[in-house]
Amino acid sequence: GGGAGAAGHWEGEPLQLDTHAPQDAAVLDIDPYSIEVLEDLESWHRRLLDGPPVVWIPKYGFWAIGQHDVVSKVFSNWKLFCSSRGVGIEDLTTSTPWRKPSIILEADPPEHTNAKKAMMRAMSKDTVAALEPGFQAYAEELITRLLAADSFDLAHDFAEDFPLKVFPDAIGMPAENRRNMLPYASLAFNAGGPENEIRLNALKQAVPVIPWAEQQTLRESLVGPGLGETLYVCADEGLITHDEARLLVRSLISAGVDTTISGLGATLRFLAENPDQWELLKADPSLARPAFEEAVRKASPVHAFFRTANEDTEIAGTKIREGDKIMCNLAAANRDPRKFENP
Ligand code: OVV
Repeated sequence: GGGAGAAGHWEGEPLQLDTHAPQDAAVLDIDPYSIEVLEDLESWHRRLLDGPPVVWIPKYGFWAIGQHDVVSKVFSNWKLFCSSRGVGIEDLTTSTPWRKPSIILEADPPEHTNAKKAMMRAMSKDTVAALEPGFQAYAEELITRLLAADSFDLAHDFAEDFPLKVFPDAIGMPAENRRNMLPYASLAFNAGGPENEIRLNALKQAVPVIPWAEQQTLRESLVGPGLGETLYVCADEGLITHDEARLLVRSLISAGVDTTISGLGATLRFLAENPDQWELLKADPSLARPAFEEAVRKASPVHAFFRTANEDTEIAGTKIREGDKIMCNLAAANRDPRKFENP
């Protein structure tokens, strides 16, 4: 990967913002990346869902969408609304990203196709089924330990602990320094936002662990069979190159634990806040999966990803110019009453 080699570019150039509102655009004067919005996501999502389907955010000069059908349509059309120009606020064709782009997240067909095939092979149904007993055993061990304690921190001791053990095991990573994945993932996710305090802080926390993360992606750093080695076998067989295998291991390390931590934390928090639902789940443990699904619908671990318009086009009647960035708010779409009864 090029992350370590990109030293000196970490601070980036200042974002080149063209915040000029296009004619006739519905304007929503709000900063979606401000602390106030992050602490009151419901109001922001309601403004996206109750107003026009496509709004211009003048502070940064991008479009925002949140209605479920509109977001789905944009996500389904990679030819018009591409990922390869970046899924954050920056256009990768005109900016210097903090690391080499991901070949699975920030890519479109045809380049994306074999990367996805390799990833699907590494996480095939059989592989996932084979992981289950180990995940189960550690879940039992962890819960037994937590129940024996006087108290424990649900976020740190449960939601973070579990994925930070089982997922690096599944990749085939060594046992040391796994908590380094947290600041690294925090930067991987927050890098898509503007250069505010949150992003600068994520960068500051992650810089010391970036060389570690890059090192972990090497084949010789893996300690056994696992998802990582399977990706390198895909390279041995010619499906992808060995450099690409390395970038896909980097994707696992970047995005393998963060959303699971948020999802587990949200599930247990919602159950704590809704004891009637907890009783229902206890009475019928087969509800565990729908309970988890409902938690990640209500509190999407990923709030938004961007797409970039590849040509002049339109969304829900609004004219979109080539190069325009569109913030696709998954978290709002997941709370859209047009799609979900009593969202
Ligand atoms: C932050 C993030 C999300 C999803 C995938 C990746 C990163 C990646 O590195 O591929």
